[in-house]
Amino acid sequence: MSHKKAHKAQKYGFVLFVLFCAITSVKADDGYRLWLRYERLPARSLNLYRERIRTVSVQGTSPTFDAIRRELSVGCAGLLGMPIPVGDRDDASVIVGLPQTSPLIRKLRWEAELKSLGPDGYRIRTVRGVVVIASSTDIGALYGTFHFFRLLQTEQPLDNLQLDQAPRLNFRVLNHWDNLDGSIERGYAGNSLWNWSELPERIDPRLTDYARANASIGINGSVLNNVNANAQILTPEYLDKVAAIANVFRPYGIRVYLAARFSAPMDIGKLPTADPLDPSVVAWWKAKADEIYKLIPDFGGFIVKANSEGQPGPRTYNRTHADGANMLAAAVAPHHGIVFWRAFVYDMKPGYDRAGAAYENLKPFDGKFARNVLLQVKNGPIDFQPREPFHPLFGGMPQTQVIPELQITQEYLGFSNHFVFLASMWREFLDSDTYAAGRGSTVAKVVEHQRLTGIAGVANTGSDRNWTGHHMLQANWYAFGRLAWDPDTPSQQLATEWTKLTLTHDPKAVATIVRMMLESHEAVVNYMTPLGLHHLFWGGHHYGPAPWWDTEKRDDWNPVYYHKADAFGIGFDRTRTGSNTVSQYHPPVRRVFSDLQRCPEKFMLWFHHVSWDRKMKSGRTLWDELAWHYQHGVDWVRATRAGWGELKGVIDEERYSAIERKLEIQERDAVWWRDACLLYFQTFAKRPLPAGVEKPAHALADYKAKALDW
Ligand code: GCV
Repeated sequence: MSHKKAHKAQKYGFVLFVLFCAITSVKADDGYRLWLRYERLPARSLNLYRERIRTVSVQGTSPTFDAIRRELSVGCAGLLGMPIPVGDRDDASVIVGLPQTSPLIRKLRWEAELKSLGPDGYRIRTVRGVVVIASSTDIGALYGTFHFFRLLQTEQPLDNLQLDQAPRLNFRVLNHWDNLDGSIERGYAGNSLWNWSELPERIDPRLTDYARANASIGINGSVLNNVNANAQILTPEYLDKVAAIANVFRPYGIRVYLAARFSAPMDIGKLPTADPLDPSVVAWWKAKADEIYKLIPDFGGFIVKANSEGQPGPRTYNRTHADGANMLAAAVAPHHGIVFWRAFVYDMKPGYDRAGAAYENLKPFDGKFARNVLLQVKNGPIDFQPREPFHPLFGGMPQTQVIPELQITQEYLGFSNHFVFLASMWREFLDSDTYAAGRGSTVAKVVEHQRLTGIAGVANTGSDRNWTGHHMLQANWYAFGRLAWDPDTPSQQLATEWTKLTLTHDPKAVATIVRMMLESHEAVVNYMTPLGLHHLFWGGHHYGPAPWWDTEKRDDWNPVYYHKADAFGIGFDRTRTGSNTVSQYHPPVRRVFSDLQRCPEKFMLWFHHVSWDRKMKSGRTLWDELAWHYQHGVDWVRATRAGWGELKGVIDEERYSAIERKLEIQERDAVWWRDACLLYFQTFAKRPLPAGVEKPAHALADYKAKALDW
């Protein structure tokens, strides 16, 4: 073949290749667009929607309505694969507005119903063929618009919509543990999204996308800085920057909050004390609050980590948690601000049980907190372990407004390397029955039935292009927002929605991915901390296993403190024969957890020190059962890798292979966890590994060395 001919053939081949790719494969995607991809819908629903949605009308003028207009122009055009005119006429096929701004909605006389849905609520109805999205506020209309997109993205019929929606919780807040130097404590997806050195002059357009994503799932607050706070954030220089961020978030209904360092009056105010009852301190915080609200009229308020892990607090001055919280609450109250006071307090005393510490510290102040204080309590009594029983402060402080703090970032769950769908874990927590007011007093109910309600999630976002470091972990951000809106949402629904919005519409692939998502939490518990074990992590980074670790300066930072393995057995006795912190639960819960026969096996070693030979429900001994769980966790990761392989070509290559690479790491780590833990526990149990459990490839000493190197 001549050179010219060869070139022509090559060119022809290339064109064919491009055509082939366009037809057969799915477009590359870097994950930046999250669940707001607005890619063209499958043909089966495309034609129906094209018939229905010919024009859109947005009736209202405000920055929020501008955002609605932009979202509808881009979203409808993308999903329907053709431009859809967005105007403000009454004869459109989709109409968004408020009774005050839309003549058509006014005619429907929905004022009373919309009012009863509250400021964030909305109604979506099909009225004589027109889809009407109505609210009493701009933000409600924005939430309704995003709901409409969810309907399209999950291919729901539009013929007879009858939806009334209102969030069940008031404060739906992300907590960013972001430091002012751009790093993120326990963040695994790059650096902080807030570029403090460029602010307020330059505003990263990404902030708008952050706000859009949050608004789309109903999140309405964002704590910008780490609870291990730096008082600099409260200086005029930083407050200007915070105000610039607040301006971007405002049209999307997101208020900013700040973590306040309790010693700020000394750190930046030059006062000799931060005693909350000292008049000069009271005046300093009041003036600071006034200064902030002048710049940011809708500032949400403060969050405080006090007298915990070295942070200053009221106890430094022999004052109580209530004294501290109420002083700050009084400073923001005239501006309708609130204070999130964290209950993560566990000062060590010799022989104490860390799991009981927060309850002991806070319970005495039940009924003593101001009306605008919310006590923010982690889901479990220790610290975001792969599995914990619910924290006894839920249902334990009936006169106090208690809100859950969940961790979306995976400090103890494999960082952004392990695929874990956390909604299953949160469901288990929210559905736990506290028996605070008899049977059925689930955590979700306790949290919901208060004057002010809320939920906080420690964010897993960062500057990584895909926001969360691992594409699948976007689902946890999504699920947190959706659960904050409705804490009863089933995990299956959340997984299905997210998958359709974010990854694929292929029914078989959706089913496979949803199954993997729903199984993932149990699997990770299996290969990390099965049967109620907890805190087996290497002390500093919290990534790999180090159950042998015993050199931290505080006992309760050492894994050996938690598992208490010995020749007899393993587990922490929290019953009457041990620390008795089980008594912090209401009697029906206490009775179940204290009774080894009735305690769910998933929490057994959390509450009991159990013989290696104990017969488990499966008929196996505890030792064999433990080994079986570790193996089962590894088996799941392997099966999931194989299952993922079958999705090649269904999901775009870019995300497909990024997830594939992460699963490879997850398998490596699951094997590491299994082998390190079993080898170590075997030194006490002195029993062979049961049949079906693989022999570790290395000696225990190698795993000990590896934890140090990591
Ligand atoms: C922000 C755990 C984490 C800390 C975190 C703390 C908290 O101890 O390891 O990084 O500090 O919880 O929630 O305050």
